[in-house]
Amino acid sequence: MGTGRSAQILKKAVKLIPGGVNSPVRAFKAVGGGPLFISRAKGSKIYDVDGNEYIDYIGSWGPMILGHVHPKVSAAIKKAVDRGTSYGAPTELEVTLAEHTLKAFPSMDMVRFVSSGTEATMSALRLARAYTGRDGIIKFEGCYHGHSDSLLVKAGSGAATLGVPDSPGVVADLAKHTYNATYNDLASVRAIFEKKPKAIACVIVEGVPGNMGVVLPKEGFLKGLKALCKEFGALLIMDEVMSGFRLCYGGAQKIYKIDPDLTCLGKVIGGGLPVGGFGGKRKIMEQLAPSGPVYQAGTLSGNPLAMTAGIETLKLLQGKTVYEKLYKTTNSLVEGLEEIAKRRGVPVRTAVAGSMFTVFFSERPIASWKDARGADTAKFGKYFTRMLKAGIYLPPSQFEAVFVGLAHTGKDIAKTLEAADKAMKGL
Ligand code: KE4
Repeated sequence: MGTGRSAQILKKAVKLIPGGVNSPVRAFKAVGGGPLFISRAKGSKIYDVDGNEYIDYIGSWGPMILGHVHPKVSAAIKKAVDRGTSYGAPTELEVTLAEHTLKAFPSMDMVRFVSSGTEATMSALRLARAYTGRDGIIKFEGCYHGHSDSLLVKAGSGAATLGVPDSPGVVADLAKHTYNATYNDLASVRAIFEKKPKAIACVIVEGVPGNMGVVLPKEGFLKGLKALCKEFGALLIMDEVMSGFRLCYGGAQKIYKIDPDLTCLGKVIGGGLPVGGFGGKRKIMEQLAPSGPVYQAGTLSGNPLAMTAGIETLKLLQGKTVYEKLYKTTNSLVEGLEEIAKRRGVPVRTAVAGSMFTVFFSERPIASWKDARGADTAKFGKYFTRMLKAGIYLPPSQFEAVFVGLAHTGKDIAKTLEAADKAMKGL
């Protein structure tokens, strides 16, 4: 855990920045001890301010799928800097990234770029409410879609980790329009629709949830959501901020053959710089200002450096063997961890979605937040700490996804499994 210079910097940071961090899940609250302050990263490695090296399985919570400081991405950003960092005016770069995005997600006719996943989902909700003239939204307990008010109701990720799934400060008059269903339970969705048949603007769902840990959709669940939305005149929003480009080049909707009305993107699409995006059917998207009345804006939306990083990243992800390599590395790691847990007599349940996965310390299968929250978080905390001491940097929460990237080598996997074998001993 954060010792040496990390501990010193934390002491100063907590006086200046709430909790010493700019995003709660970074604070290591769920696993105890202080966070590592990072000084640099390269490939699959990350280095703390004391010079300790770790194999990085957070990858900035998803974006660093190519590994850190990919030469082509870095060179492109360096060149872009000399052309200016922000203009507040349209550039061809935005058109180029839009072309890549719409090619990857054929369900989308148009896209609007923003600077975070939160902005993407917040804006998509507003658009859905305007388009349908309805106020209600259905989300799923344990899913996280960023921290906009309507979505911070029984949220996952950091909110679940810190046990504040319903944040104070969210106005009750707004929260009452957010209905929480149970993931993988279509009956719970139908029940809300039948109670409020004309009130629901949209259902928003993570492509594959990664914010209660990775939880896979049951057969027919996503198609069932689409059918319910059609039956009750609501829009289906697929939040692919995490799953887009992580499951495959085209996200969960490609894998599960779903045609959502709107899709939200983030993380990988910015290649490590701040980019979010939301898009969908033309008749809906053209309601957005300035072509329509629904207002949405952003000073740094479509920022030229961020667009450059995103373009280079998506170009590299279109390489022929990219996803084959990602799946191979991910599966060899997960299979290794399962074998170790079995041999060490540690009950675990794993869920893999492309290049992201979770090892739940649980005897029961995990199909929803109710199951996930029953996992042994104390055991996870011990495992996490032992792995960190062995130079393996995992997400500091049972309710997060582990991210594998193209820079992870066979040597990294072997070292990780060796550490896991020791870490699981006596758990
Ligand atoms: P951002 O506003 O953090 O860019 O994106 C919000 C968001 C939206 N939708 C999904 C499915 C997401 O996973 C996220 C953000 N994910 C978390 C990790 N679980 C970001 C990490 C953090 O909060 O620091």
